[in-house]
Amino acid sequence: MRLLIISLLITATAAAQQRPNIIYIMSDDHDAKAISAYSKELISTPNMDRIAHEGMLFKNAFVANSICGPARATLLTGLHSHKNGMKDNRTRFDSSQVTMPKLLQADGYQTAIVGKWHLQSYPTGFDYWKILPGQGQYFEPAMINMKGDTGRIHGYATDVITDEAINWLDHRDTQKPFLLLLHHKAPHRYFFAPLKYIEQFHTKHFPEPATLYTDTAGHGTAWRLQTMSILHDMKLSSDLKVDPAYLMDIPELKPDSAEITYYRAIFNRIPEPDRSKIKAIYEERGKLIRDLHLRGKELLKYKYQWYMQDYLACVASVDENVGRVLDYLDKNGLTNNTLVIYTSDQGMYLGQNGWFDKRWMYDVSMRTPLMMRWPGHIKPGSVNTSMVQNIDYAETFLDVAGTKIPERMQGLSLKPVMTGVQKALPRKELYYHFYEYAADHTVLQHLGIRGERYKLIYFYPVNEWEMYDLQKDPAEQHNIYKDPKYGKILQQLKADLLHLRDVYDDHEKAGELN
Ligand code: SGN
Ligand code: CA
Repeated sequence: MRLLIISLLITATAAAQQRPNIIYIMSDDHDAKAISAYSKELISTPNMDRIAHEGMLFKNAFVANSICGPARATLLTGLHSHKNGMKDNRTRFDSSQVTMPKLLQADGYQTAIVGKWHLQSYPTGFDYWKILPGQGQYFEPAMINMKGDTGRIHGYATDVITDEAINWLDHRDTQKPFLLLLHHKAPHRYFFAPLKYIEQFHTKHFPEPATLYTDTAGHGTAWRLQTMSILHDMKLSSDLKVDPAYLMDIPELKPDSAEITYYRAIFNRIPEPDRSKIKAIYEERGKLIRDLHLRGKELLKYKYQWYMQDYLACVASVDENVGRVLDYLDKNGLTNNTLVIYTSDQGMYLGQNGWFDKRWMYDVSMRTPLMMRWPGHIKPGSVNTSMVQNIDYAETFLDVAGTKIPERMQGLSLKPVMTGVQKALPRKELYYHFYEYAADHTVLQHLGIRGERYKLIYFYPVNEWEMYDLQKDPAEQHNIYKDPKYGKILQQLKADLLHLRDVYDDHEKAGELN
């Protein structure tokens, strides 16, 4: 009898161990264009690429509402924003609702979240959590622990978050499978990298996007209202680290007192000697503005380069830390039984239309990078082109773990396409709804659908529609909404939009639509 119990226990443990672990790495505002598995134009990211080469690269991954808090709430709940209540960054996430981590936890998984959280309420459904307050800081970041205590941790955010995650892996209960959400702060605005990467990137020169100098002429009200222009809205001191001393005598570039305070605060967080070394490197920018009298288009040319240098230096540090996690899995015999995901909470404008930031349903920001590795299940080097969306992640992880998926979730499990059982998902169009107005960057509320070829967007506060032919106009520069040639397609898209709003049960007042 005793022997039988022991052998049953051993079998149960082995079975538990066979259930796959899941490590979900999500950075903040990391556009796919800044991952070499997607594009070689800007940077080499060998560690991120390893996930794609040993697994699957999703070429058409999108979000449902291109902003941080909502993307995170969708990851947890598998629901669109109107269903989980997290429509914008100002909302407090209702943590009493059913979430994917809670379901995995109840089904025998150990669950942890480390890094950026940004949902205001504390995490629930996690055996372990350690999070950044709000957006967090790059240097000497504060983290909140499970007791609610906040303490500064020595180091650079991307390294610190990885250290904390690896430390949890080291101390976890090895008898159970785990879900680890590892959420980086980088490369979010104010784009501040550690010294070694600033040294590598500050002399690099990057190709300009074709639409860098586009102006607002000919575009709709939403486009004209936005405040995400690199030239006008990206701040020289607090975003691009130009010493205010160089700008004080130039009325049109002079930073206000809030920006100067911010500039000082972010530099003061950097321990010496790195602070002085970084300041010395960034002196160059102030000198260029002063000596070359940079203004207007000429200034934009330089601001774009500085933005890319800083943003990509942050990405390089994320890549190094992704490598640390992959090495950890190798060294601890976890590689074969762990699904590793790399993604971002949304896409990010890297100079297209002259912009930074996200929010739009336009492809640049609606897209997100997505790569997955799961040895023995996902064929190495595979590429998937079906339209997937962040509403799918929760269901995917539950499916992979063999945990029951609640009816209420709104996505589709990606497991069949990951494992090659299915080539494409049964999905014709994606639904999108953005709410956060008026707030940073003033992007009007809008909703719409995206198919393989056409996109229809409705900016309901101003009753304006936009339609794009993504095949002929992938950069979404020509609104064909009023073009009679597309009349029939438009009719179909409008019908599909109303249908999708029914499917996802979004019946909120949206001007003319209802
Ligand atoms: C901050 C940024 C904005 C950014 C939002 C939301 N301003 O407010 O540029 O759009 O976060 O970003 S900053 O001056 O504080 O950097 S999100 O990724 O968290 O949604
Ligand atoms: Ca973000």
